[in-house]
Amino acid sequence: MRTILTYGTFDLLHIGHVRLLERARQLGDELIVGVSSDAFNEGKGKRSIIRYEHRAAIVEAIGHVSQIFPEEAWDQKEKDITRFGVDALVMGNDWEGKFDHLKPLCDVHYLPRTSGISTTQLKMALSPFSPEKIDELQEGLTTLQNIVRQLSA
Ligand code: C2G
Repeated sequence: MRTILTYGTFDLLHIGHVRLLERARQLGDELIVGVSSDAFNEGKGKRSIIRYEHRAAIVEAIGHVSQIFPEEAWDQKEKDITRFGVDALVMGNDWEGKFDHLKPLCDVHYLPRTSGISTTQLKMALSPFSPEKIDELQEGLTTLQNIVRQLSA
């Protein structure tokens, strides 16, 4: 039984997350996922839209995932690798080299990220202050100003 481990926030779960979990699972027989707690994310300077309990339940519901647990600190990985008898840690290549210090404990793989999608991008698209929304507002304002100018002419 080859056990694979990965970590993530998985906020606003998208195809990039699903593809990462899918490819990680293909490298072994079971996939265990450390889902970042809300407090840990604050420490990462990240504020999740979806709270931990729901993000964890969503990740756990994905067929590729055998087990989830909370990620609460950067230095828990060594303990997690031993606790779960992990054979390989798998992360997206935005973390390239960051977990090489764990290589004495297990294999470490960095997989190419899925391009063109990110939680940050989704957050921006959903935000009322996205560049697109501001352009729309600007256009509307210009139209209004023209109408007022014509009415007062
Ligand atoms: N990912 C990907 N393609 C994307 C977006 C994300 O392959 N377009 C991968 C990331 O590389 C990561 C995983 O999906 O391996 C989860 O990404 P995040 O939710 O952004 O996780 P992150 O905040 O990077 O947390 O201790 C490690 C951290 O918990 C990792």
